[in-house]
Amino acid sequence: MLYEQILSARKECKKLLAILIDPDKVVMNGISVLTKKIKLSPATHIFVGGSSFNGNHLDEIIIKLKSEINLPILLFPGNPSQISAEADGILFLMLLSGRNPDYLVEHQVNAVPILEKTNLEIISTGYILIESGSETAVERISKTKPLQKTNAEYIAQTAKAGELIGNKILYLEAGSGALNAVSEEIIKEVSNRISVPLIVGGGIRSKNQIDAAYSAGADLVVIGTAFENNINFFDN
Ligand code: 1GP
Repeated sequence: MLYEQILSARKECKKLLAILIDPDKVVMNGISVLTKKIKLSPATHIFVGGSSFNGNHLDEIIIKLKSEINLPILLFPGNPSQISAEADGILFLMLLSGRNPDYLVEHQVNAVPILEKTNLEIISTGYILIESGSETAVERISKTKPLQKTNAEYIAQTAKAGELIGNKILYLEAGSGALNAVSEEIIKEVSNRISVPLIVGGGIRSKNQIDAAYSAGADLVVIGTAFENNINFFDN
């Protein structure tokens, strides 16, 4: 069970790292180059998803990834067309920072008939978008505003509400390619408030930032753009 593994890692103080692959940005014959690099990296998970991807070739991409690398593959979908039975699990997202019913319940309802035909492990995830300096794809596509980064108390309150609603994981998101990553102060405030695992992603571009997020309380850090832009990111 993927969720159980995340909980055990947490108990053992083992920090986790996911590499995010945006299916819109990979070409089939480039996957082997990526997987070679991922194998040499500290990655413990692969996330697959993107805000605008329409699901084309998703199965193929995941089958190829799985044939080359032995890490759990979790879907990180922007909408129900990004569900593939080939993955191991799915972060079943609720956009808690927004007030758009489509991303709070509508997409989830529409996803059910698709999910029922799969054996994916479904992990209820409270997804919280934090202001990061400029408009991000999540903000544009979900038509929601991020939470203000100056209001750490309200962000923590939102995360706690997610936990009380039943989210198994909380995800603090600055947005892909964000100018500023989620601050250590916010990560600390949230991790002190919740008792479920915490994912942090968006705009993290250095090993120091990864370590700082872990020290502040992140259990799993997500790296997308930094690895997309430089496949040698994890070298040394
Ligand atoms: C985006 O949190 C992820 O949803 C990763 O963001 O692409 O900025 O690493 P980056």
